[in-house]
Amino acid sequence: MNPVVQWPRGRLDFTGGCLVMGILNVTPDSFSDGGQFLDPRAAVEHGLQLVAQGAAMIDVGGESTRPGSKPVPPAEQIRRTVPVIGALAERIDVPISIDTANFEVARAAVLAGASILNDITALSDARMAEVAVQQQIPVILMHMQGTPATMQAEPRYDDVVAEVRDFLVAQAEKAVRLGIPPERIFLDPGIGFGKTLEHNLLLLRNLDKLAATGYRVLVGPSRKGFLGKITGRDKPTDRVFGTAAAVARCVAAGASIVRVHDVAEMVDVVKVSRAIAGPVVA
Ligand code: PMM
Repeated sequence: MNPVVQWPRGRLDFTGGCLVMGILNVTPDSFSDGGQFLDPRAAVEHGLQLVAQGAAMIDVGGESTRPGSKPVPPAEQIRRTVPVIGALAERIDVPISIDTANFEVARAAVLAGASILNDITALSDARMAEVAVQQQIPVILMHMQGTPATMQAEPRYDDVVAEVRDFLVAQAEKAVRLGIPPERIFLDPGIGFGKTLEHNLLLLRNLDKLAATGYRVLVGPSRKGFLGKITGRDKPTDRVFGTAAAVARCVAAGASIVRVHDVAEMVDVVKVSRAIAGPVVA
């Protein structure tokens, strides 16, 4: 695959290997940074800081998807995210993704300056795919079992690695048929989305199998509950070193993007992991 992904309104360069995506949640209730960046000015400042720390893209979300959370109406997601995306787009060069499963939110975000769709439902709504096709922008397809409201109740798989991979490849092939080129598609195993600790570990242990599909892989282990289960750290902000270990694994297994809160720290982790891994075929 070409190491540089280009589309009319953006580009990502994977020549050096894995890139870091910075998380910017404009929500009152996200599990680790909820409420911190509800004020648009604070959110924009934080976004600028993440770019200064080395984020190659910024993921803006207006809906918490923590276990047990309820959907946020599109109008409210738009109210939270669009002003922040608009202000950030004027001031940063790196692409902005919109973290939503709703096509109206996606459309409004793209009009405001977002140029990647991050869809935790992997384009299960065909209207999301339409936005990506019309705008010629990349998509992140994530695997989730159930919905955020119910997903952690009793996740069950016969073979989590194969099931997640087969689902994502099927969604990617659908997207290709609709007109999204493979280099603009990123597959994400959905760490913590309808998965037990063991499922998350199996997915990370076998991440190379997802990378072997030929599509680029994005992983979001940042500060998540499975790290707390392993380390005994209840506060998400205390899980930075746990996140670092997971990020190192993602880089070693061939991930192209890691989605993280602690950008400055993870940029170093990625650089060292990348150097140890040796020259990468992007
Ligand atoms: N995790 C969260 C939200 N959005 N999107 C992708 N593609 N992958 C993820 O793992 C993911 C996501 C969880 O919430 P957070 O924004 O508070 O980390």
